[in-house]
Amino acid sequence: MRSLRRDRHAPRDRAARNSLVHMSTMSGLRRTTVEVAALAMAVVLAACGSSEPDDASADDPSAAPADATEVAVSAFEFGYELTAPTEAGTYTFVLTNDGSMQHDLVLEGGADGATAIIGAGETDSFTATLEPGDYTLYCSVGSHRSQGMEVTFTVS
Ligand SMILES: [Cu+2]
Repeated sequence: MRSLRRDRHAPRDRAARNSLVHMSTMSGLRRTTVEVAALAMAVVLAACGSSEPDDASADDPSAAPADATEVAVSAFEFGYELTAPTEAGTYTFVLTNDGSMQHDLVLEGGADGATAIIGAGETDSFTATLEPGDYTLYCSVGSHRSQGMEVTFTVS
């Protein structure tokens, strides 16, 4: 009887001990994985920082050509707020999505350009050289253009 009871308990104790060992091994593995990921990220960041400054600035919306005039454009449901250019020249249109839906900014006319479709709170930009003429800025998402996201202006 005595030995039978011990036999019945022993496997359970061993199982409990095994699961403890298993858990501590798992957390050890997880910590190692996080450390490796952080190290890999640091290596990637170091590589980006030292070797490709040109690529980094090409993706940066604030890195407009030195001779471009910045035009801040706010997008919302449904319209834009901006001070449109009136004179020919090179302009960087910087769109900020102040709405809650996705929007973009597309330029049509004697020159064209477009931002990416961006989510709420995001910013994107494009640069265009405007010759004298008529231009339209609009949102290409859904029916936003017909709902009011369209601005026409003339440059002379
Ligand atoms: Cu839109």
